[in-house]
Amino acid sequence: MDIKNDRLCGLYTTMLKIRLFEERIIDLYARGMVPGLAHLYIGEEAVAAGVCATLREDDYITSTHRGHGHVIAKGAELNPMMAELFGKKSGYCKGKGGSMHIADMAIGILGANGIAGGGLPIAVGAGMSAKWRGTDQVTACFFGDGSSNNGTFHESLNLASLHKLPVVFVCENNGYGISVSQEMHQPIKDIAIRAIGFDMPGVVVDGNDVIEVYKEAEKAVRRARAKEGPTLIECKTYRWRGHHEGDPNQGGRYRTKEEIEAWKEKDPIKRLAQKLIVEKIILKKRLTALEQEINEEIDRAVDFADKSAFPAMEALYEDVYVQEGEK
Ligand SMILES: Cc1ncc(C[n+]2csc(CCOP(=O)(O)OP(=O)(O)O)c2C)c(N)n1
Repeated sequence: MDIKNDRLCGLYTTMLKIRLFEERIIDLYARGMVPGLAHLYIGEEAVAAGVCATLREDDYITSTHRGHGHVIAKGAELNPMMAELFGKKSGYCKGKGGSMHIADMAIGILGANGIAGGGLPIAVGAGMSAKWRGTDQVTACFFGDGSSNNGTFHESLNLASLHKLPVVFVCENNGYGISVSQEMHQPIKDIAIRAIGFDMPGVVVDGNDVIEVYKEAEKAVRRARAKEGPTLIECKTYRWRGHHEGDPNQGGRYRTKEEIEAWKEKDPIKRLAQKLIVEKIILKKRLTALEQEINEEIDRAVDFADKSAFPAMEALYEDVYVQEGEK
């Protein structure tokens, strides 16, 4: 499958937007502007960008505690995202959800999720709903290697396969669950082999190669839309930062400097930039301009968030329960 040049540029733009947004969060977090936790996705951008580029606006995603990349790739707006991270009333969850709970039902973002493995059954529910409503909507479900040990993983893959639900399970294997390496929490190397037990296709891809991710996701989405059932895609990748921004030495206590540096050499964004330039798909000048445009969009989002008000104390118990008839 040949990918059109426009698509390649789109993948690049999405990855860069995720990277620059999160690089800004590093600074804002250090300055105390972002309350709560921030689990950054830097290094893993190719997974969200590659998968979400194969989805339509009315398709769904479920996300994780490391969700900024997924929601940006699905089309979340930076202003309410940033405001949510700042805990402000103008945020996606009126400032009460923070970094881990960004949702936008209008564009199929069913919520980032602080519960490890919590998005898996939600994705199955969305798949079941699409089937019952007779639509051809697909749900992409992101989760980590650590979460693939949760009961929710096994139950969800079982049910999705049994009912041939239109779900694409995307395992982001970044090698660690907090500080526990994959070798210490799983007896297997490739999580994709677990697909065999659920009678669905399971594939391993280089999660730092956005083109490879896109191609495999495209196949899985086509299968799901054709009502042929779910697929498990395991993307081998790495997070450059610590588990969250408070992780000492960026996770340097349980990872070697050499390991981190070796993965930085495989930067998904630099890899695609090189291809775009070498194959004369885009001029270097344009890439620099793009970076500036995105940074300006982020500046506007920071300004919006900074100038927004915090929710009032009286609003503390609002939106805890949905009222009857409320959408
Ligand atoms: C049900 C549940 N158990 C434990 C936790 C604490 N916790 C937060 S993140 C995390 C590790 C998740 O690892 P993984 O799924 O590989 O995602 P990654 O952080 O590597 O992206 C754990 C155990 C949680 N949030 N939810």
